[in-house]
Amino acid sequence: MSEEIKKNNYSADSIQALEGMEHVRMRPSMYIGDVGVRGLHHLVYEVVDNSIDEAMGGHCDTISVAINEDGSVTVEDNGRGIPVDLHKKEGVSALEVVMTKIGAGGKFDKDSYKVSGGLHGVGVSVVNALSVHMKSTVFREGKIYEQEYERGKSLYPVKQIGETEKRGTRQTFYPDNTIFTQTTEFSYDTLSARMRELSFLNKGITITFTDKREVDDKGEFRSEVFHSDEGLKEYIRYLDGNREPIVSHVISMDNDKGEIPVEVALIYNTSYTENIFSYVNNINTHEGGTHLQGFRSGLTRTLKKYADASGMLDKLKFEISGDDFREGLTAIISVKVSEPQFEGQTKTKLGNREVVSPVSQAVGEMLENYLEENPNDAKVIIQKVILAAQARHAAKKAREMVQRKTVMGGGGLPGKLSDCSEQDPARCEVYLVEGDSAGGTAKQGRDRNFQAILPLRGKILNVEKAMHHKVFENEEIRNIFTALGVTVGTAEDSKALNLEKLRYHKVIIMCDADVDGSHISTLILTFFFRFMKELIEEGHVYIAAPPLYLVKKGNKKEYAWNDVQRDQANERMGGSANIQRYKGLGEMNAEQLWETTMDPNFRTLRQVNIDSLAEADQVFSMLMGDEVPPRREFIEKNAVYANIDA
Ligand code: 0RA
Repeated sequence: MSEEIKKNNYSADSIQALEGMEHVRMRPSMYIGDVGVRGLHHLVYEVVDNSIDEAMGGHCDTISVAINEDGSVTVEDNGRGIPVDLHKKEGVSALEVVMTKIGAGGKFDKDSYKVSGGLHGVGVSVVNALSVHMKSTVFREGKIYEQEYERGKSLYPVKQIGETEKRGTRQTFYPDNTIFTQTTEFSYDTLSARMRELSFLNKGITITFTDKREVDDKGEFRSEVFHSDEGLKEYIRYLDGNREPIVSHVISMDNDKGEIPVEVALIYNTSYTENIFSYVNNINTHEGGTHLQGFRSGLTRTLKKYADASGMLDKLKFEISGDDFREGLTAIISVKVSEPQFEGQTKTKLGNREVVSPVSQAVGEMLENYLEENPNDAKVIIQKVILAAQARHAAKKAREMVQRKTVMGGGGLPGKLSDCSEQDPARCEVYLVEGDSAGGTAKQGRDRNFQAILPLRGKILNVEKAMHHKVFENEEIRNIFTALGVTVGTAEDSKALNLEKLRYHKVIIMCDADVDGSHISTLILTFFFRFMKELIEEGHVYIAAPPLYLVKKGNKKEYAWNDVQRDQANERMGGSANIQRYKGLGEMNAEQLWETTMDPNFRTLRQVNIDSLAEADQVFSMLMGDEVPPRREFIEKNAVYANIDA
């Protein structure tokens, strides 16, 4: 090839590459889902995924992730290092291709075991395109190489900057604040939860996570090391740490050599909730899919067969349904699929039919062996299933009562509800308010056109510790169901939630800004999490933020939501202002409550979202369960950071 043609080729290709990168910047949501908080954190996951792939191929065992002092993020692994030799087709270094060409990630290495899919796996070049600055450092074959980029464009060809004994890849990036306009600030908790999850899903890897933005009293960074030798088995112990098991071991299997690698772990506990988390290529499949289907069928078939053979079902007057086998079950299913098809509203439902049978078979075999070897546990499980069937019949009756009330329409609305006049649910909001007195103030303060008020009596039922039929019999909870227009349960699927008749698209929890208030918020959230998860997932649940202080001097007044704002307001008024601390909503009058907490133009609402279902489950089971010490520890540990957040 003549020099000239080569040049032309190079520039033609580089124009194409540029267009690809421009496209990412023009339509970032197509690549990373959204440009909010979620999309921002997605950048980190994308970079970490590449290192995880390197580890899964057996080429590295340690990954370190750091939020740097300046808010950028660095991910480093001790793998083979991204190749830096000339990429013949592109005429530039392979590293540059990976970093600046859309869809180039890893593809030139046929040996690498890469199964990323879904939202992840779009390639590190996407992260580069969405970063104001990025730097790649490669430690490979005794040398250190480096290249930097601005908004996805390389600033200079890959250069050697030194020698080293090390191997690996280091990536540092600064998210572009013209793309992530909402925020470019990474959340410790969000990243830490994901790193923990990844370490359970990929046993043997060590992931260290450090936040260098602040130091503690001892002058040290906040940091955690995640490492799991037993993988999902350990994950189950972590999730169920605050629940009481009814069997002696975590039941697990790992078939990573199969055509479709399947890993499963499960345990039964004394609770009444079903907790199944499923993953495809390390991505949490919230909406389930074929792997979950395979799991359920394997579980039901095997337990049913065992129960039938044992004769324990002989005297039973009820039909046993699939649900009954999953009460008090905590399970994790993780599969690797080379060409995953993701379906569903949030593209987190696995569609590949070929996955059903291998998972079902693997689960069946695992359980059969366990029941065989642990007859006492087997008996305990079957007894639990029978109890669940009995309770389901009781719950069905209670639920039907709720339903009858709901379908009666306007007349069936709870007496305590002060409804709004607007009819379009998309424009309606309902405030769930702690106590009748605050409820009264809210009722006076609201805009009755579109704001409804539902006062709740003191502490609502802790659903974490109650049997299902108790939950549906509880008056406050029935009021919530009827007020919202939400129903549950059909003949086939007793847990199906029907949001079609949802009467308010914003459901706002408004509690005092103190310990009791936050306890009540947590109780209400626990209820939503366990019984109306879709309401949270679809973004309908919010928490109102009443101010903590009123700062007044002469005819000037300002509200403050934290100590810093309070002091600033005081300073603006020239100091020595009168400071009132609100101990509860009850101390505000209707006008104040409207101004600060209910007026859409001034209030701050925090939308509740679930980053990680598994993490949320663990936190709720701990906060609301029986064990006191872990709860105290959690509150003490988080108290410090809660102040920082405020
Ligand atoms: C393809 C080939 C080789 C390494 C990698 C990909 C690689 C990519 C990433 C991304 C993050 N860390 C990484 N580490 C390695 C090298 C193949 C060889 O050396 O033979």
